[in-house]
Amino acid sequence: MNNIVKQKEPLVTHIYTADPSAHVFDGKIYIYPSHDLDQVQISNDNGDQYNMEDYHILSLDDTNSPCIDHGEALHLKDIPWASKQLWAPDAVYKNGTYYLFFPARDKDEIFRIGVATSSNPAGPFKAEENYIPGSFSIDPAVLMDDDNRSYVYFGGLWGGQLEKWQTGTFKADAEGPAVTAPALGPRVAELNEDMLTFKESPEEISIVDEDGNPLLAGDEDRRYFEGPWVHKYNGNYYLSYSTGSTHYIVYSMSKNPKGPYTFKGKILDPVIGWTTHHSIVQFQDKWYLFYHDSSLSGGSDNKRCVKFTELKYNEDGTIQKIEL
Ligand code: FUB
Repeated sequence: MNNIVKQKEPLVTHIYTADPSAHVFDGKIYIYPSHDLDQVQISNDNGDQYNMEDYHILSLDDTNSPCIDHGEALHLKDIPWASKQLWAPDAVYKNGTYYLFFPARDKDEIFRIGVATSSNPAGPFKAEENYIPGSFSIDPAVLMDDDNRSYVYFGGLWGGQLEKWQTGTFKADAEGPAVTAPALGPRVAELNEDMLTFKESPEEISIVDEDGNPLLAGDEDRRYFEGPWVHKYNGNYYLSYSTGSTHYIVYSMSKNPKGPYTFKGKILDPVIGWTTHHSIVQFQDKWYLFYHDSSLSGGSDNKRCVKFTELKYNEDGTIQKIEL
C-alpha cells in the first residue's frame, strides 16, 4: 500500500512501474502496468534494458485514495511459451472472467502476445499454454465496444519488431519503410467470443493527415511508434499512441474502430526518460490520462513510475493538450 495518491506523483514508490493500462472494474480503478526491475542496465534500441519478469496490479478506490499493490499477479516462469521480457499489458472483463493480454518473447526470441485469465481483476492470473495464434509484436490494448465486440490493438517499432512482419511472416533482417513511404500502422484484430483467439488475421490501421494522406515514416513527430490505446467518447474512436523517437503522446480519431484514423494532435510532451506510454479512462464524471516517466529513479530509462492526471476535451471532441 502507498500513501494517499496526489495527481502527477508516482502511484507507488516501493517498486518501479511503467506502461499503465487503466480500467474501471467494480467501481474502482485498476491499473495494469509493467513491473520494471531495479537493475542497472545499458539502454539500446532493441529495448534489452526492459527485462521484466512479472506483473503487479495496482488499484485505487478513487482518485484520492491510497494506491494498493496487489502483489505478484503473473510470473514469467508460469508462462509456458515465453522466454523473457514481459512488456506492456492490458486487461478486459467478459462474462465473469478477467483477461490479461501481455507481450513477451517466445523461445525463438520473437515477440508474441499471450493471454492469462482470472476471476479477480487483481489476479492471480493463469497463463494459456501458448501465445495467441497469429499474434506478433508488442503492446496489446483491448477495446470492448458498446456492441460487446472486442478488438486487440498492438504493435511497436524497433525492439517491438513490427518492421519484421511487413510481409506477414517474420523476416529477421527486415527494415522499416523509406522515410518518404507511408509509416507502418498499428495492427488490430477482433477477438473471438472465447477472448483467447483472433477472429481474423490482424489488419494494419491507416493513420492519415487532415487531407487524407497517410502519415509518412519520416514524419517522426506524428507517425505511429508503439503503445496504442483506443477509447470511445461521444461516438468517436480515439487512437492514441507514442511517437517513440520524438517522445510524444499523440492521438487520432475515427468513426470506425479499425480506422482509418485522422491525426489530430499532441496530448503529452516528452517526459523524463526515453519511453512514454499511457492509457485514457473515464472514472465517474471525469477523464484521466495514466502515464509514466523516469522521475522516481532520477532518469533511468528502465526504472519508471506510473502517474495520472486529468484529461479534458474541447466542445468539438478534440483533446486538450496536457501541460504537466
Ligand atoms: O516497457 C517496455 C516497453 O517500453 C513497452 O512495451 C513500450 O511501450 C515502452 O514503454
